Amino acid sequence: RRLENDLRSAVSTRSQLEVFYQPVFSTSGGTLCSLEALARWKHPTLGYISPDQFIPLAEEIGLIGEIGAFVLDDACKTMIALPDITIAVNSSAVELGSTDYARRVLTTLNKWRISPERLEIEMTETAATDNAGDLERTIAKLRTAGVRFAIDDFGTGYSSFSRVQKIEVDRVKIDKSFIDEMDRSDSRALVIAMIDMARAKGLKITAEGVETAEQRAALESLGCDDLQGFLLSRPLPRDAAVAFASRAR
Ligand code: G
Ligand code: G
Ligand code: MN
Ligand code: NA
Repeated sequence: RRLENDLRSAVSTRSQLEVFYQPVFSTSGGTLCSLEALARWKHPTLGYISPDQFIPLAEEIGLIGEIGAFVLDDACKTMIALPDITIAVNSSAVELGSTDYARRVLTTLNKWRISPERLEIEMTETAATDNAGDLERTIAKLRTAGVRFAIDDFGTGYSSFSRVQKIEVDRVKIDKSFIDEMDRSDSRALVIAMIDMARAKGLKITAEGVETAEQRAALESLGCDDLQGFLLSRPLPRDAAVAFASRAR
């Protein structure tokens, strides 16, 4: 397949890969507290290809490790440019399941002299429900070193609640689909239930995909810690994100 070969060359030359950063704001005081690193592939003829398309392909053909390493390296450079910002990277089950993942992450942080507390790793519920053994060891090793973990797209997996009881994480990110429908009372009730559960477990809560001022106000009053979405900012190229973050503080 052509896309497959194109991805191989994009990864080996690294010239077409980019990392965008989406600002995340705390509800208390509205300050910018972190950035989420999001991989982008700028294909020479097809333009930007979504990670939804190329991440699964990269997993399939064994390139996810290299892409993850590229994103983490870029995130470290951004943390150096913004000394008091936390950065979240997304990690797939394939990466988290690999036995040397924890060591590679810690080596990279050490290389850039970045404190592990400044890195958060987002995994989907599907990743969190996958193969228990290796994944739990990886998370334990990284959390012991200070790295934080978040469950991304929270609420969309079929076993969210039971899983969150077991897995050691620091944060949940409530999926955009629930935020979109918060004007409906049943969806709002679900959001409230997710917030209550996370609170009871002592977890931080981020709402994703906040697009309207009404959603922001509702989430603030429900006690969400952090907000992320187009209302606040789109994902930005690194230079723009650094400028934005410097202005926002
Ligand atoms: O940035 P965008 O909304 O297009 O991202 C689409 C999906 O791709 C999201 O689910 C996001 O978590 C995932 N994604 C973005 N960057 C990365 C990455 O570097 N690694 C992994 N594993 N997933 C990513
Ligand atoms: O699955 P994950 O949460 O990692 O996905 C993050 C993706 O969601 C980013 O690629 C980003 O482009 C997208 N995103 C972030 N905020 C919004 C929003 O307010 N609206 C929409 N439609 N997408 C968003
Ligand atoms: Mn994410
Ligand atoms: Na998400």
